[in-house]
Amino acid sequence: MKDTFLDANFPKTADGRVYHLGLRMGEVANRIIAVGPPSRAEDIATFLDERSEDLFRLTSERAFLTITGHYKGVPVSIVSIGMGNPNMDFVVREVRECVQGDMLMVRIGSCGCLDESLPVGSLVVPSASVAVNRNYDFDFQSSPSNDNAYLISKPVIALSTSNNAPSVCPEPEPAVEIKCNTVNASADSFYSSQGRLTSFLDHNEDLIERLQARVPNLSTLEMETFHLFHLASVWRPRPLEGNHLTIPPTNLPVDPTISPRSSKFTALPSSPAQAKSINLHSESAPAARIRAAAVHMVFANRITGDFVTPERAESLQKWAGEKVLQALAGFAVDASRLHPEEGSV
Ligand code: R1P
Repeated sequence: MKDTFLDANFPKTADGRVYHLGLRMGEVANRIIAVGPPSRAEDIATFLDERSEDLFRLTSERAFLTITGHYKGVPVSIVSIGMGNPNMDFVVREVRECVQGDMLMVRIGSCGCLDESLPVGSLVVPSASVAVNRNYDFDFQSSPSNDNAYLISKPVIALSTSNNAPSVCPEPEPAVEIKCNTVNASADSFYSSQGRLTSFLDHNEDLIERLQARVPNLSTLEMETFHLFHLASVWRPRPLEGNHLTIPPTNLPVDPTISPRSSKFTALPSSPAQAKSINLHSESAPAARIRAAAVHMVFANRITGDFVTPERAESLQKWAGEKVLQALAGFAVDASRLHPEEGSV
């Protein structure tokens, strides 16, 4: 650890850098693509307006990579988050601390597919997700049955679908099979809670059948989407606290459509309608929110046993990345949805 952190509850440096991602206000955009590996982040960043060397890049001590630039003039960030719910937790909470107003996050992740009709190399856009967690209270050493070895949660929905936001589901194209409005299951292990058989006493031989029986329209298995959707559904703006409004000076791009009044964030309404929405901000304006969605790339089909080739995986993540950038840039962000403490602009 190189920096000095000031607050044990939400550690930040004196200039506002968060503990694990290393970012501060102004270095991450309100529109974010969250991916697993850094190579996927770099592949998608090739579509940004800037030359590669002109993009903002920060790799934190904990290996989170953030790339910030513009897509067709709209500020976006691509964050490589690694794997699993704990990493998604760091990213959503710490990015949230570094932006003001609405936050839009779309996960582009690989998955295992439970739909036999979808070949590897397809895309799936779930509208809901359940969590599948190992039940540590289960007797894994000697239970004669598999009942209750895994906990399956109730579903949480993608907030992009619930709030009349444009869908991230791309138009069908001959080259890529796409299925939307399915249900995802996010597991706490790549192996046991996704029904993979290894040398451990996991009691998961029938887990996939149990999941399919329990969750209608279940289509993909991966490890992060549920937690993203869940956190998006439970975030609320905090009341004014301490130095929350202190925004350090930065030369990085900020989104003029999301414009708190303080520091260098300046209201730059780009259309009369937008200007109106800014002027209309009032005590009763809806609070800022997080909208979340996910696009899953089928790298493995768990029913047929097929696994994607490296070439197909690379072309698919680029294709999906460009489509999601287009969707993100097209999401309208209501400039009136500011933190209550920011008041009117
Ligand atoms: C496991 O191999 C990883 O791949 C999937 C899982 O959710 C897990 O993170 O997603 P990513 O390709 O986005 O990492």
